Amino acid sequence: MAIQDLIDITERTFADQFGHPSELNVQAPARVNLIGEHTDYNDGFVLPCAIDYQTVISAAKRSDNLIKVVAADYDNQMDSFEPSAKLHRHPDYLWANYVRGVVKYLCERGYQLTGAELVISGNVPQGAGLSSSASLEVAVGETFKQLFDLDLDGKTNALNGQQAENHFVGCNCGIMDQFISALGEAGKALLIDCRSLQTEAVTMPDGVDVVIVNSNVQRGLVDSEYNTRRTQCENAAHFFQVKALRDLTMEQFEARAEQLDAVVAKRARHVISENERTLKACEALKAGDLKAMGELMAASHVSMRDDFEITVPAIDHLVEIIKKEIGDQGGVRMTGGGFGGCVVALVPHSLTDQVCQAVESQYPKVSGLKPTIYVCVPSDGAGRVN
Ligand code: GAF
Repeated sequence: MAIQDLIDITERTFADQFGHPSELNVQAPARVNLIGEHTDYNDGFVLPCAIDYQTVISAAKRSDNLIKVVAADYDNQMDSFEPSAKLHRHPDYLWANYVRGVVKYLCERGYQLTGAELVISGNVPQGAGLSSSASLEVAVGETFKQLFDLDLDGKTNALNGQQAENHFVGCNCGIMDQFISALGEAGKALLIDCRSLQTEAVTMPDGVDVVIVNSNVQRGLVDSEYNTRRTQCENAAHFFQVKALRDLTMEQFEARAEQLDAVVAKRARHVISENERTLKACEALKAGDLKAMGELMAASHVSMRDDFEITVPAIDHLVEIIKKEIGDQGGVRMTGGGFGGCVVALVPHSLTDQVCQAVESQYPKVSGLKPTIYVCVPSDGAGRVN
């Protein structure tokens, strides 16, 4: 569904629910991470791009102090509350907590919000590891920025969304997803230094498609496994007496790795090697060197499979199927938090149909599941749309 179709839905629902037209529309994109997995909360490097799957919000101000929010994709469920730094969780609606959380922390940061009406819709696949929740948080922040002319830059909007996710929704994620949703650039990937929050935009090579394949594996235990990985990384950093794994070279790690618990050592090795790969991948992409990029993506996948242990067999099969088609002309790896979800492939445009056909015909045989394929366009971060 194209963005204009989403806007049609939110504008129409807005008029139905509130009896007058909305004042403005806002979008915030989902993301795909090309490389740099589970490095963000280790103060490391990531290389995602925003994609043309979005959360869209139509909104208008109210003259009172009530915020009314309608979820068009959830049977028009409505939440209403007053903006305050003391907001509590909604007792029933999970989606509403992303909105309440963002509002709560905007208020806590001193932004002046009053009454508003919002209708939300989106086409980001949920639970697929493409950051539907970050795109919702960033879209909500962007909506209030536009409605009340707030001095809210993309970085602060992203940090505010992450705070909502960490402390209100209760998922201990890093900064990557909100950051790229707020600050993505059309046609580019973004190298993010997750410690300094400095970024470098990297133009995607010509003639290369960003192909995402959803394994449609039901993701289970994601939050608990994610938190376990975080703790293991923190334990490794503590052992080496560094602030974060970002501060260790592979040489320093290997000199004392044997003294570490074996599992913790594997987790640390993934993060340290992934940081190195991500910086190299940025250079490969800038040089348009898809062979080098493909090798780095392949090594990243192996590291996620064997050291970080966050892939599942169906995902490993998908990677193998795609790798066979693209050879050394592109790259493929699992993307996102893991335990199911999607793989991302950089595929020369001339091979995209062939890759899609191979996935459609071979993946169901090895997994018993039907894949969903998205050929994406690297897109702009959050902003106003007409
Ligand atoms: C999830 C998290 F939300 C991100 O912060 C990041 O850690 C990612 O998993 C793994 O790279 O998307």
